[in-house]
Amino acid sequence: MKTLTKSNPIRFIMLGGFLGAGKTTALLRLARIYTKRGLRVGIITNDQAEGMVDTLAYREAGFTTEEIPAGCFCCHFEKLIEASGRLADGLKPDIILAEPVGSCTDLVNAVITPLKSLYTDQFVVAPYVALLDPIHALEALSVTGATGFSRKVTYIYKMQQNEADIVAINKTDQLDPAKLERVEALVAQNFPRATCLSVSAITGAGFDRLVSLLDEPGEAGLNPAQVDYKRYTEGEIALGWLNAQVAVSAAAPWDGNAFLMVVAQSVRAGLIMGGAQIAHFKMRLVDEQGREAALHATSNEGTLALAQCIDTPVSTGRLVVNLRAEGNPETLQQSVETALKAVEMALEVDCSIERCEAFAPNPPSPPPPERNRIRT
Ligand SMILES: Nc1nc2c(ncn2[C@@H]2O[C@H](COP(=O)(O)OP(=O)(O)O)[C@@H](O)[C@H]2O)c(=O)[nH]1
Ligand SMILES: [Mg+2]
Repeated sequence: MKTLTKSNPIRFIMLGGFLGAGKTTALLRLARIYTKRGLRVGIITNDQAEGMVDTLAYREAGFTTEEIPAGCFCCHFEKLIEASGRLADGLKPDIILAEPVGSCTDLVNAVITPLKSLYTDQFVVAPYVALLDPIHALEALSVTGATGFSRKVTYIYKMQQNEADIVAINKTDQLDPAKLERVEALVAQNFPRATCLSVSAITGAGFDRLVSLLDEPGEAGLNPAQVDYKRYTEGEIALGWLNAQVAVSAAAPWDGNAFLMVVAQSVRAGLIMGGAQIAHFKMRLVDEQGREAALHATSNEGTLALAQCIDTPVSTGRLVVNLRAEGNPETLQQSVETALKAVEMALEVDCSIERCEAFAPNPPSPPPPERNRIRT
């Protein structure tokens, strides 16, 4: 097997998959693996709005990260090329890891193919990986499964794996062998063109195989999908999106971890009451010393737990909220506003909303292929 070594052109690795599938966790693991090999890694994040929790997570881990806000890679290929150019000029990376928005599909036609055909001097494109949350997979792919998301949203989910060269079933640490076998069978049956493997971005299981597949010099983007843009649009606009930044202060030091838990519980209760289904709800609290606490939820059920804590009380902090759910943007906004009031009462803090955008994503509209050639 050929091992990836220092190279020019840059190796471009894009890892897609639905909201909450584990893309950021997996890319952080890959970034550390490549860094250990002595390779320089740059990261590109992408979202429909500014103020991304993921960008904070990558930067906190020490990786040079370019953020592309206000639209997905598939509609803004030119921004992806510009961001790659900035990384190439500054960091001079051996590898670029790219995380597309979790509601984005048609990435082979819109990104992999033009990169492969128009930018051969600058990039070597790795096979395209879609990461998959096994519980969502059971819901979306099995006939008898409970349906978390509507068929509109599930259409996007299915197209994401349909176009992938590699479908990586993630979070296998949460599955017993029988369940894993069921998910593997469903994936093989529904996405027969892809190479399927099982991984855990948390424990690292399966990553040796994933890395060797990504190292292989073979073709990328072999499964371009025929995406029905009417259905894709219906799926996108069924989702609600909220990005907020909140300044938090108080007369006396307060517990940053309890703060996140109270906000999370209250937001989730509000969403459930409003009939919304969480896709990915993530929050990061950064205090005046730069310490960070974080919390994620990827469904309406389950125990809420902190992914990262701050050990001692904090004086002031900035909260970043990224909430993606199937539901009305107004429901998302109301849930967050109500939760901030609740935490003000509960912990005697002041929350001042500096920015809050709640919206349904714009209908996807990739540019025609001839517009993809821009100067770098
Ligand atoms: N148990 C488990 N949880 C995971 C794994 N990978 C990611 N997660 C969790 O899933 C949630 C979403 O992960 P994230 O990487 O932010 O997903 P993204 O939206 O696809 O980037 C977080 O709470 C992660 O800790 C995994 O392999 N096992
Ligand atoms: Mg992410």
